[in-house]
Amino acid sequence: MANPVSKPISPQAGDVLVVIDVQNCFLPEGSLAVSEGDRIIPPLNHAIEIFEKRNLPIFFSRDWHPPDHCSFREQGGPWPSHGVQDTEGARFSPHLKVPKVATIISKGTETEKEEYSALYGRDAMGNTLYQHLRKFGIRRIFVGGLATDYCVLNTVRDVLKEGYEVYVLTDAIRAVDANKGDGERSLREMAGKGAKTITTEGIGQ
Ligand code: VGL
Ligand code: ZN
Repeated sequence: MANPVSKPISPQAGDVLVVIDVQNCFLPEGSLAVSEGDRIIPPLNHAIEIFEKRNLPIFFSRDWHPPDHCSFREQGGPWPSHGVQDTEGARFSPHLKVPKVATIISKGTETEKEEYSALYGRDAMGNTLYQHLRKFGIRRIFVGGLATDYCVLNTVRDVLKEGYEVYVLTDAIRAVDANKGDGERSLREMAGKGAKTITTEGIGQ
């Protein structure tokens, strides 16, 4: 794999964990199920515990679409309906550990706009993830979730563009793979742009 980090990394001040879209709709039996999507939950919970124990910020993004979002097939978009605001499919997996202090970032909330990246998604107060990162003086972003080839990829592109150091948690991501190899290509693109790759076993020491 491209850009693997060989030594363990210990999260510290200036680090943040961003968990992308671990919602029922993207998990097995969901309306836009990502193959093996549920396999990322134990490693993600491990990473979440580490960041929580160290009082480091954690953000959970979610697709939070209106019922007539432009990305849905009924509206001429590419996807089956998913991530509809206030539905069961849009809830985080019941197995995912979401600490009370974590901040939830909603994205894709506008009917006419697709929004794969979580960076300019907003919390309940209207603050964007980017504003939070600035406020906390974040330098390094650890990222996992769904899906590698859409929301993870686009979030990583955006944060790299903004100059952050990025660690992609390779055991805590899975791809839609609408075209064979999309996940692998996405990982190569992220690494090519400077993202580092590490497994959740490689953090926390
Ligand atoms: C996503 C497809 C459509 C994702 C969201 O979370 O990666 N993929 N909407
Ligand atoms: Zn979506």
